[in-house]
Amino acid sequence: MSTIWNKEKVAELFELPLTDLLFTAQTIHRQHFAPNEVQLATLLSIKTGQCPEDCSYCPQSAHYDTGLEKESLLDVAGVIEDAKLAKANGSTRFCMGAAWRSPPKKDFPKVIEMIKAVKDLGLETCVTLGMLDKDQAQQLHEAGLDYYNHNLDSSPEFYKKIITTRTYEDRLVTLENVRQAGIHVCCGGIIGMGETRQDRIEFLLQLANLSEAPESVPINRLMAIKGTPLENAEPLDNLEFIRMIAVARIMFPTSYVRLSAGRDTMSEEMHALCFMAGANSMFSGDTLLTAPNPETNKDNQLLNKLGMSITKTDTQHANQVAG
Ligand code: SAM
Ligand code: DTB
Ligand code: SF4
Repeated sequence: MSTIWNKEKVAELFELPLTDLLFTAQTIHRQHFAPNEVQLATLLSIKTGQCPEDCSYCPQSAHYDTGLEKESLLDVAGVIEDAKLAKANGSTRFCMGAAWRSPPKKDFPKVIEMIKAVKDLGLETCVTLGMLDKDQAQQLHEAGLDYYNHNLDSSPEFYKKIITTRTYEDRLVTLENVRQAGIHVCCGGIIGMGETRQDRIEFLLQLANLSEAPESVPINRLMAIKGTPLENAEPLDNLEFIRMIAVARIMFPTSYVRLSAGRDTMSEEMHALCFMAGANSMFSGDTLLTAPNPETNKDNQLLNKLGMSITKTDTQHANQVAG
């Protein structure tokens, strides 16, 4: 039976003594996942920059001058090469992102080709292309897409302060279209944008209130990008980030909780505590979409030092099948 979450219950988790919170999160984590494994996913920006949306954190928005080179949609052959490399480096999922409000009709067939080609390599496929209608979601499902990433990012109230070109409701509609089409949902957010803990609680409750919990929950720590309105955002306290991971693990016991943007400035000890808090996935490869991520060698060394290994099969689905 699933827990019915409300603001008070989530706030109580955030307020636990840190070791109690970590212990609870790790206990739940071990009931559903191999404790010393981390899933790797690799990102590729298939269409970079000049996005019409005004997300205040994003280097790819056409509204801000972040010095980013605009690129048109990549060729399928190049995408396949990158996906092969990602697989060789241990990734089991390949996520292709495009800086679109929604996918343009003329580019959609090429994206479908990319999904099929990456899937043929034996990788799980994920795309993040902005808003989708029911028909687009259905076409992606028919192409064999495994996951669609579409983040709620923050609480409904805070969202209005960081994005004005679309509504929270728009996001919810896309997420439901994805779910109804039979695609797994990857949905998370960013913390460290100046939101309050209350916003973080309300954001997690929104995730919990989706028709089904997202199978992947990426937690990004704001990378303050020069030229964006958030370039001078106050850095988030490390312990609050760790608490956020732990609360996400407790609320979404069978989901992958992914350490996402912001790892490039996290210490080994910070990574270790995030894993202790229940993070069991991370982006691998030295670039996220456009921003830096730790090098593969450095990640491999870290996992060695921690005695951890890379997840080879999707234990989440194995557990669900096993009940
Ligand atoms: N355009 C698509 C969309 O918005 O759904 C997908 C790409 S967008 C870059 C995916 C997510 O990356 C955002 O929702 C946000 O959570 C995260 N992100 C973008 N810029 C970031 C930054 N500077 N720091 C941390 N996370 C960031
Ligand atoms: C997610 O939540 N984080 C990833 C992925 N989903 C698409 C993207 C992070 C982007 C960070 C900024 C950049 O690389 O441009
Ligand atoms: Fe565009 Fe996505 Fe960046 Fe927003 S987060 S500006 S929608 S690429």
